[in-house]
Amino acid sequence: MNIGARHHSFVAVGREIRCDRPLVMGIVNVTPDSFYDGGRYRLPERAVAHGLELVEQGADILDIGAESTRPGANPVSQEDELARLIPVIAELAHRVTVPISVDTSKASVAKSALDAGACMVNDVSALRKDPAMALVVAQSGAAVVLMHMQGTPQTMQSAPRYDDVVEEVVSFLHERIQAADAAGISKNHIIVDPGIGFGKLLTHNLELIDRLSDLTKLNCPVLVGPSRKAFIGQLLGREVEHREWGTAAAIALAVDRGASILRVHDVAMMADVIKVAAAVRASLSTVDQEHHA
Ligand code: HH2
Repeated sequence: MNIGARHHSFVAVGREIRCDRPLVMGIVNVTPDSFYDGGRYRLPERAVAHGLELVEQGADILDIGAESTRPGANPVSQEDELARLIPVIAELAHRVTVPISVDTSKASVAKSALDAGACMVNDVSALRKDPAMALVVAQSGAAVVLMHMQGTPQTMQSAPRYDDVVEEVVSFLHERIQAADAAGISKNHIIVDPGIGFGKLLTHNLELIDRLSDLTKLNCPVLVGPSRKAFIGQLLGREVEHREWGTAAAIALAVDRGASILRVHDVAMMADVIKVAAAVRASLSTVDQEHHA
């Protein structure tokens, strides 16, 4: 049995977000070039409609991004990122009650997104890319996702190397939690993420999902984002449009290993997968408690 314990809440701008069941984070990419849905929600009204649809389908959090981080993606200017994101975040913040996360590594973009109604910052650079980011998060009281990445999106898939990928990811995240703490971000605002597909080979991604419970020892909620990624394509020989069943398997196992937040494109489908996997896991821990009583 996997013993990774789920962590029960985090704080985002004064709001306590409970994760006593695993939460579904629905992805809204306001981009022309994301690896799966690039171009589909590029127009603000389309992105807003998609966000509303994901909430109706059961999203507990919306993660809104305007810069693709796929391998080799071109960086987006601050002006373009703001122009894409802010109208969408402002409109969704009026129309939904679920927390809104902004997927960005730029402090100025995060600040404007928080002013427009977001309450979480999903920074795939874990506060390393922009030195002003930690202060923006600390001063706003936003929650922050610290994600592991080896290299940068431009270089990360060229030759990823680890001696023990899980150990290295855990110690990186531990160091980033300490850096956040030193910048005034308290631990109950932090979520950690192994960064599936960010500077990892197939075997690294599989091992990280299998040993995800090791990350729960950091005592922060664990977020994981395997949705439709290349490692599923490698295993199945399927293009990105046909990776939902493979995603479901990865999601179910991540829930079993203690994931608190699952970042997915296909909210309706994965909400069902998560519910069943979480129910099985909950029944196992009940049996375990009875056994040890
Ligand atoms: N994956 C992607 C983007 N942001 N953030 C976190 N915390 N964890 C992830 O695994 C993660 C992430 C890549 O997925 P997507 O947003 O669909 O693609 P793109 O970066 O091409 O827009």
